[in-house]
Amino acid sequence: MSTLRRHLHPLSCTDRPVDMASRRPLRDLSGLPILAAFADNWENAKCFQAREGDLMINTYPKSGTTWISEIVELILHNGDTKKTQRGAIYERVPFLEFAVPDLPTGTEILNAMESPRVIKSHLPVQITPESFWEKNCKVIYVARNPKDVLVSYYHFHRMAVVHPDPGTFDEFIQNFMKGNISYGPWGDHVKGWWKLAKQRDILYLFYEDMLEDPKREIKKVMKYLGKNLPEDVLEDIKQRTSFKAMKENQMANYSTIPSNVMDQSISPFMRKGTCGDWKSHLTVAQNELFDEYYKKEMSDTDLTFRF
Ligand code: PPS
Repeated sequence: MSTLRRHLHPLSCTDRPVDMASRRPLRDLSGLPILAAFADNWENAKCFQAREGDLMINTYPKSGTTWISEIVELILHNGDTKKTQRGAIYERVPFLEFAVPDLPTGTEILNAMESPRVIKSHLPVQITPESFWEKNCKVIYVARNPKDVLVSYYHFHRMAVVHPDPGTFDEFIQNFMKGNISYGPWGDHVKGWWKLAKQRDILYLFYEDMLEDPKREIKKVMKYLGKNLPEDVLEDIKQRTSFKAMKENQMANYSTIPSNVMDQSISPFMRKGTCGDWKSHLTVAQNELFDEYYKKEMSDTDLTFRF
């Protein structure tokens, strides 16, 4: 690993003793529950200075952030994998509000990065730093149906100790429906960005559409980014961003993160990559309760999801 990479993201350095202050309870950020370590650094994230030409990828957690990031990276580099293999996805697309003790924060990494930058964030609309709007930055938002988000987020809590202990799956469902998880209520997040996408030039995508017809969605991203790539390059990008390819790609599958931070033997980061895995997790009773929750959440919007 180069000195630069070690400097930029010591998480890649597997011999590092990591004191992640793990399993801390969530903290409240103006009404939004968030990881305690992220809240500790909030003042820096809030004041983040976006630059002209920055692109933000925003999602509620577990909705396809890594997938769309890899697609964007490949499109911006005209499908050249030598360029996209230059670092792990969390180095190429730094995580704005990321902060854990003793590691460089997302903002520190981003401030040291040359433009144009592709920036990952899970922040809801209302607390996204103003500078993104002042600088007219492009935003790609990806939404995923909440049952699959729920299941994916549960397994992610089990393997990534920066989260609080998820408890049993049933307890986690209750917390999810109450919005008592990091980044708060799923419904507010997807609806907030949906509303804004009607007012601003934001590309709002759905995970299920990406699964259904990846090429069609890749083309939408390409157009949004003002690129025009030939059909064979698009086909190659589709192959390289398939679940199977990304699961095997060390620069996309988070395998370079030490196991005391993300324990992929508990649950891999690239876990299933499907629509409908919730069917093998939720009982009939849990599903009925969740359907009620979903109906209520969606009663004031024209936004709909496929399950
Ligand atoms: S994070 O931690 O919030 O940034 O996670 P995120 O990347 O948003 O979401 C992880 C889920 O996305 C799945 N994934 C994919 N699905 C299909 N195709 C591709 N290429 C792909 N890459 C990642 C990943 O497997 C997680 O979903 P689950 O349901 O847990 O498998």
